[in-house]
Amino acid sequence: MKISPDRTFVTFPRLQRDPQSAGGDLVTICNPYMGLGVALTPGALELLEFFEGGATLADVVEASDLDEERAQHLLEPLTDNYILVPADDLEWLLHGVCAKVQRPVGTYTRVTDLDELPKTPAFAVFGVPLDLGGVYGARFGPEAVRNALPKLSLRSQGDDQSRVLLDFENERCFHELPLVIDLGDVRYHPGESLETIGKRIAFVIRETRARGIVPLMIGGDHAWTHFTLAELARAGEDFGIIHFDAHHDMYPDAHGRLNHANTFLGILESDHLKVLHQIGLRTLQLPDDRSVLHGDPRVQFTSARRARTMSAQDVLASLPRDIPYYVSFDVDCMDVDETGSPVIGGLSYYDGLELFEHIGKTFDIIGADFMEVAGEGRPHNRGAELTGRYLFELIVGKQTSHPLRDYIGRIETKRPF
Ligand SMILES: [Mn+2]
Repeated sequence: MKISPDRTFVTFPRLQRDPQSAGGDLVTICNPYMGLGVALTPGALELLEFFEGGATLADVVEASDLDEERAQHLLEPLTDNYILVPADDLEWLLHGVCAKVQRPVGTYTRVTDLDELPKTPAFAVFGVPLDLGGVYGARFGPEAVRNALPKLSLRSQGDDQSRVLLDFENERCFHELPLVIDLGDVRYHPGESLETIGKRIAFVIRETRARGIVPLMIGGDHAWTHFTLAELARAGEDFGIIHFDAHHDMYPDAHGRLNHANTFLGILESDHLKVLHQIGLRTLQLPDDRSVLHGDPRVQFTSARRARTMSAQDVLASLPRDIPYYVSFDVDCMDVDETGSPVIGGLSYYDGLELFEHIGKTFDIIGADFMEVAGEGRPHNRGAELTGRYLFELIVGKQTSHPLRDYIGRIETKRPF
């Protein structure tokens, strides 16, 4: 990538020298946190020393006999491989972006290796196993939701496309599933700010969207959605949001701080947001002067009670179809206990199933999140299980399926007795 002459870069402080050197004068230097390495000449190694305290391309030109074009040529592989990093990005890059997880959904892939894949995946799952406290923390959500997914036979489908998936619920079968990868969980180092986490989330959204991959975030606290929405707005494309929640999540914070109750306030500042449709609202509350909920014509809602009496098509009928949509799912829209801020009532499993089936089939989706699943340690986590099912519905929404009876008809029953 072209380096602007006045941007300050710094040598990443945790580089490793590969003992299996590249041969000759070359030495391989790696950034183990980003999973990247590059073979360097002695001249380039000197540059790493030069940048230790921070410097610009212009500084290199001034201090050496290199012209700008030659310096640019030398620095590019260093910046492309995160050996030199922008000084103002060092804080969030220091611990890497994502960590590998024990039980990935599909093939685990580093976010910096997206171009190395033999085939571009359709979806990339990643977790943000962090919450901002509370009695029922959602930090175990990614693990619980991933654990709910094997029942849907999604795991390892990235490697093995030969199996047939039988869906008795919807009386269909899939001969093939879209390619799904798992980028692991966004890293967190104790003491880091929300913004630091947010920059890692934005990086994942940016890298996946740039390749046409649909990012699917599993939370974690609903606050993290603020950063995915901000990144989509920054990308400059108009979009809408379909938001499932018991709460409207536009409660202003007295101190202006981001939290799970004001996630959607930030995106209202963007002209790229065309519509925000909220499904499942059912709180009792006093009006708040500072609330923008009823002042913005782009915001509309269907209460949980009303949604339960309507078809999925009717709930979503008012949404314009000439824009893509981001889906944000807070599990507290459902009638489940495994969530951070439960509210009595809510959508049933089948209400949600029909909505997600309809959304997956008919809407152009640019990303989605599945947030606020709590209930750590419960032997049976309904919140995680239905969240996994809805995530699956988005993934297979546009996949060709076949009637289940066609498959069943071909099974030769062997009686064991
Ligand atoms: Mn929420």
